Amino acid sequence: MAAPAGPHHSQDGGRAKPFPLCYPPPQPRAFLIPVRTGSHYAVRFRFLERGPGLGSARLPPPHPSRDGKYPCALTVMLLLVLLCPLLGALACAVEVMRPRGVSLTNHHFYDEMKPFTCLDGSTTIAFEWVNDDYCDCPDGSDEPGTSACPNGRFHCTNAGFRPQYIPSSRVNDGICDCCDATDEYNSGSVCENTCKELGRREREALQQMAEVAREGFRLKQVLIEEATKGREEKQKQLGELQEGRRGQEERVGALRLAKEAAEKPEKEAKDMHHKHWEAEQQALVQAAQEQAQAHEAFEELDSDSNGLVTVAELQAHAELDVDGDGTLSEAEAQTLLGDTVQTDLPGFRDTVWAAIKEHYKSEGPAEVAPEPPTAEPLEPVPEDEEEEEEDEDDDEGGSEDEPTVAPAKPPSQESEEEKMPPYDAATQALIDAAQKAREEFEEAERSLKEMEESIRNLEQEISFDFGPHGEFSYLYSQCYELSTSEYIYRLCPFKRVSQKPKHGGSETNLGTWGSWAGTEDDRFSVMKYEHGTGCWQGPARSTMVKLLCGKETVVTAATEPSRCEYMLHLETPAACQEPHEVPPGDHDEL
Ligand code: MAN
Repeated sequence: MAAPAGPHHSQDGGRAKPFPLCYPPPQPRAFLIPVRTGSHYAVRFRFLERGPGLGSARLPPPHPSRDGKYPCALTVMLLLVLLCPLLGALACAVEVMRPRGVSLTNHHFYDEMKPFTCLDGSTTIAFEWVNDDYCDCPDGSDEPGTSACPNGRFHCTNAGFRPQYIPSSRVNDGICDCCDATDEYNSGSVCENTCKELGRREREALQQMAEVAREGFRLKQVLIEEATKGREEKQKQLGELQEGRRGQEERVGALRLAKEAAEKPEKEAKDMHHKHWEAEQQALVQAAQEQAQAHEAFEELDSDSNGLVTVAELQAHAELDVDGDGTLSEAEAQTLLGDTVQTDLPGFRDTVWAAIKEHYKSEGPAEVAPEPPTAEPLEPVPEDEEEEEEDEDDDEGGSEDEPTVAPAKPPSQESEEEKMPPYDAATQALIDAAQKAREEFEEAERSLKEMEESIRNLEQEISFDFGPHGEFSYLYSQCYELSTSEYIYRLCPFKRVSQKPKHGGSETNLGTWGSWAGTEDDRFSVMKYEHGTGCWQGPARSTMVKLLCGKETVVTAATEPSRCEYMLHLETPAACQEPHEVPPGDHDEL
C-alpha cells in the first residue's frame, strides 16, 4: 500500500519496515564469478537465494560498517581488484551493491553510509528510510524498490536482456513485468526469469536485421554502380538525341519545302479540274432548266393536251409574232413549226423552243425555280438526241437506262470530291507526287516530335535527385503494388501513388511526386507525393512514402493515418546504411 510522501515522522515512530535495507552478513549465500567484460575487470556476485526483506542486489557493504561487522567483504573486494589484472583471460566484474530497484547509473546516489537526499533535492532522510515502504520523497526516489510512492519507478536489471524501468505500482502486484522477475519478490507470484530467452530471441532478430542490412547494403553498391553507368548512358543518349534533333529539324525543313513545292502544282491542277467540273455542272443545270421551261411551255401551248402543239395552238400566243404586225399568222406559226404541222415534246424542245423562247410569255404563275445542280441531267436524254462529247461517260460507264451507279448514298450526302469525276492522269500524277511529299514530311515531323519527347524525358530523368549516389534511380519507371483488404495501392516512384478499390470503383490519385521529405540529416528516408484527388470536404490527397532497408523492393504497408493522408512503407536496398558490425555476446547491465 503506498504511503503518502511528506515530512517524515520519527525514525522509529511506528513505521513499518517490512523490507529492511540490509540483511545480516553471516549467510551471504553468494558466489563470485570473475568475468571479463571488454577491457575492464570486475567480479560479479550471484545470490543463491532470495528472501523477504532481502534486496536481491544487496550484499554486505564493501567497507567496514559503523559497527565494523563486515570487514571481510572489503578484503575480498580488494583482493579481487588486486588479483584481477593477474587473472589474465578471466574477467572480473563487481556487481555493484545498490538498493532494490536502483539502476547502476543511479547507484551512487544511494550510499548507505550517508543520509539519503531525494533525487529532486527536496529532502534528506536517514538512509534506513530508503525502501522502507513509506514514501518520503516527493519524487518517489526513496522507494525505488517498493510500491510505496505512486510516482516512483522500479529498475529491472534484466541481465541477459534490456534493463527497464517500470512504474512502482507494478512492484509486487502479482504480475510479472521484469523479465528477471525482480519486481515480484514478495507477491507470492512465481515469475520465471525469461531474460536469457528474450535476449536470445532479440539477438536472433538483430542478427537477421544485420544480415538484411549487410546484404541490402551490398545490393545498394550494385545499384549505385548501375546508376552511375545508367546516368552516363543517358547523358550520352541525350547528347546523341540533341545532335540528331538538329539534323532532323533540317530534314523536316527541307521536306516541308518539297511538300509545298509539290502541293502548288497539285492545287492548280485540282482547281482546274474542279472548275471544269463546275462548268459542266452549270451547263447541265442550264440544260435542265431549259428543258423544264420547254416542257412547261409545251404543256401550256398544248391547250387540248393531246401531246402535240399545232399551228393553231401556236397562234394563240401573239407575242410570237415574227413580222411585228401584232398577230401570229398561220404562215408565221407554220414557219416556227418548220416542215411539220404539229410537233410533239421532243420536236418542240429541239426546234420550236429555240425559235420562240426569246418571245414566249407564259400565261401561268411565276416561273418555277430551277432544280439544284446535280451530276445527272434531270431527264434522260434520248439516245437519238445525244450530241455531247462521247468521252463524258467513258469512265462512269453509266447510261440513262441504268438508274444509278452509286449504291445507297443519297446525292445530297455525297461530298463534292465524290461527285467529281476522276482526275485526269496528269493531275493524278501531281496529286500522287504531292501526297508522297506530304507523307515524307509528316513522317519526318513525327520522328522529330518523338525525338523531342525522348529528349524531354531524358532531361527530366537526369535532373531528378535520386539520392546521394543515385541509388534510388532504379525505382524510376517502375511501379509497385500492395493489396490490402479494401484497396490496391500502387506506387510508381517519382511519379504518382494511387488507390483502387478492390470491389469495384475507379482509381483515385493519392498524389504525384513532390519532393524528398525526410529530416534534414536523413532527407532520403521519406518521399512526398501531393496534389492528389481532392478529398470530400477535405484536403487534396497526399502520401508519404517511408523508405526502409530491405533486400528486395516491396511495398510492405499502406495506411491512412489521417483522412486522405496516406503512408506507405517501401523496402528497398537503396535505403540500407552501411552496417556497423557489433561483436556478438551479451551486454548485461550488472
Ligand atoms: C475514399 C478513399 C479513402 C478516403 C475516403 C475519403 O473512400 O480514398 O481512403 O478516406 O475516400 O472520403
